Amino acid sequence: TLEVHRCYFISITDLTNRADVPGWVAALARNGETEEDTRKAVTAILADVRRDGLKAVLDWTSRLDGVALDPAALRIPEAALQTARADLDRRQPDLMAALREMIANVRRFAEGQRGCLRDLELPLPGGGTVGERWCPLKTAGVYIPGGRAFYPSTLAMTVIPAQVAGVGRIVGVTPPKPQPTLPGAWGVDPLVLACAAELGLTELYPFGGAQALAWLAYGEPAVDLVAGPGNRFVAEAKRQLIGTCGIDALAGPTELLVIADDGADPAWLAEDLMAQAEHDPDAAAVLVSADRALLKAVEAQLQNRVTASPRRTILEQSLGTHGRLVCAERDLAIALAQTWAPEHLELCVRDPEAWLPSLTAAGAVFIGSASAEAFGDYGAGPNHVLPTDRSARYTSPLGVATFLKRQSLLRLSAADAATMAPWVEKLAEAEGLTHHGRSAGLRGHHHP
Ligand code: HSO
Ligand code: ZN
Repeated sequence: TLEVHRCYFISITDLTNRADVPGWVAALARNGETEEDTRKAVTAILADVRRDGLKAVLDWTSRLDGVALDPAALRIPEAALQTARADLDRRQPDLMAALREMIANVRRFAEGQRGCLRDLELPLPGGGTVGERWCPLKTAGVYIPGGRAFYPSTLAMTVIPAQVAGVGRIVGVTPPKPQPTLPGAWGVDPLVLACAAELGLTELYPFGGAQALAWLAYGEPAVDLVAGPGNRFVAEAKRQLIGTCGIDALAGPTELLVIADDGADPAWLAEDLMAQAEHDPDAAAVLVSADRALLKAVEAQLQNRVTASPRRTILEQSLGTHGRLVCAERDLAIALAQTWAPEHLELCVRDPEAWLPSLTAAGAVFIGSASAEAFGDYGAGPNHVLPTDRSARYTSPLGVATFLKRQSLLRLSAADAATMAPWVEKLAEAEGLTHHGRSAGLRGHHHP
């Protein structure tokens, strides 16, 4: 029968009623919820680091990561970064070239972003001005995940926008592996070290988790902002640090929504979903199409490709719990995308530009079948650190603006002060604030 390809970890379901959309979304996202045990564990770690500084960082690193760091040599020496780069250049020149390509693309994009951020200056009638200007943060911490996978690409995605923004000091942290693979490599992957050298990042520390973020905020770097993705402990630490410093966004497990029509290639779609699902057992990968035959073909592709994959276990877990093949018409596909606001949205349809105007909620949109998410992940240009867990409704991808802030500027002439004083005095009086009125009035009457 046609059912020979019936897949054991994912099946096709129908979405026919708009009223069902919120329920679908609720099953896919956590809406920023943190579980009680995570919250408590993080609160304890932050308190320890706040009180005991680096000593607590070392304790928690040995407890959680099983690595005994050397307190006398915590910062990875620049010489080690340079050595890693030279080794990579010698042993894997093609990989080095790929790294450079990614860095160049991401930098070009970040510079384009910087060029779009203009200072504002509005003239006042009396010759003064009001406006605002963009100012770089003085210090930023960047978090590079290191658990299930190590991501030199994420190092580039976080460090480059900070550099282009003009951040004065950038401090990188990344968790060590339990058994350092190379002597003297601090348990950090040599490719991450090489990438740091290539980026010109000089300050990199081999510890991660909530303890690393706590040290960045409370400890000697006393950063203005921490940025970068991480697991649920990292996300919760960022949430608890808001106010002590700024954060980029609260990143949860990664998400992809693909909208496809009958012109899409089932093998491409299957690999796109798997590329998402291979990140994490909690990663969400959803395909929506009005074409049931396409969904069946993708289901068959998944069955074959997952079984043959070296990442089979993780794929079965994530696709089995957060994978969906959804049969839905266009307006319901749009409703799903706009309600969920997924981190990534692929439009594998014949006329993607016609869909685009309705699809404003997603973090990043990949327009047309050639635009696989993997190109974005590895540096077509836009950042791969993106809002997840529905926060793309109200926040933006990591970028140069993450590391800048606006400052208001008021530059009044005596004539402007004279013009404004009467109505400012009126308002001050109405608010019962005597000295506001006088402060403005003195300037106003001062005018000849
Ligand atoms: N898809 C991930 C980023 C990544 N993929 C890094 C590969 N390496 C979250 O956007
Ligand atoms: Zn990815």
